[in-house]
Amino acid sequence: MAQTGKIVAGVLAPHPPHLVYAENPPQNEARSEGGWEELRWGYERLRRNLARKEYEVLIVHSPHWKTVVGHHFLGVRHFKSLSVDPVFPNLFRYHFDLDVDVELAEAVCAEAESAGLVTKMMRNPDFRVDYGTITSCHLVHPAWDKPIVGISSNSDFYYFSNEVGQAQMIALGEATRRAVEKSGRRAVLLASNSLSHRHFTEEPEVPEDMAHEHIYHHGQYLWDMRLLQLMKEGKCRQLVDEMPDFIEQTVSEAREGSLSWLMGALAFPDYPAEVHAYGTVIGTGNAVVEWDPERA
Ligand code: 2X7
Ligand code: FE2
Repeated sequence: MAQTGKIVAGVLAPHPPHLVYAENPPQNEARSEGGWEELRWGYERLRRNLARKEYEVLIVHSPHWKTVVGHHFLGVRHFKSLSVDPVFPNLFRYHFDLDVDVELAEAVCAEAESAGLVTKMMRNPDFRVDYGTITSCHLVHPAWDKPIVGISSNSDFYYFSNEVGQAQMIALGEATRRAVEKSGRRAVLLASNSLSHRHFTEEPEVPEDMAHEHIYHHGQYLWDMRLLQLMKEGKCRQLVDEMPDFIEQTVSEAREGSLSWLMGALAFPDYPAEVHAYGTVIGTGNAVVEWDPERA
């Protein structure tokens, strides 16, 4: 394969299903009166930037496809089914219909395996694709006219320590980059996790009643701002160094590895990221952030 492929953008693309619910797309059964505009408008700005780029595939690492042994990759050309959020079935009942770039998925899988990671191609045609993958892909590219590569969250190394778990994810990210370069594909990478992850404990009667939507602990807010500042300043090595403490102190969904995978894939950006939005969903911190290696 020719060495012409590249990552044209990396995105922190969080997946609260509330954001899809709020947009009322035809694929989702639930209807809403809106809500979470700041994050949704951030996704709109991101989509405008990406529309100016040429790319043929989205690669997404999702916290809600949890695998205990090894990093798994979607390995079937087409999936069509209903995805229901287990915690918010009232908000997210989404009829998905998506294509997979199986050739690229196999290439990333093989590259990760040759780096010593445990991997597996997922070949079950009846597999229900997780809502993290679907939500992030929908919000970034709702047309669904490009294939995806789906990567699971194999976070068992985080049981040993956040540092060891993160080292695995960085190695997976570096393998992803090598595979993209060898494949000739132009790819956009999506890290699907939220930041701080302290939830509220009671859902309001109207889920989109924004009077209830705010951060519930000031320390969580300060940590989220610190991470975003490091991203804006292009200090991603430092960000990765501080991530184990961030995960510990904010019960962060970054523990599922998506953001660390992205940092490895982008080779720890030393150029500024564009923070399109920050906002809470059920009290968790979420940011839409774009790294553009071409502009850098
Ligand atoms: O999965 C999620 C999440 N990460 C954050 C907020 C709300 C719901 O679901
Ligand atoms: Fe989540």
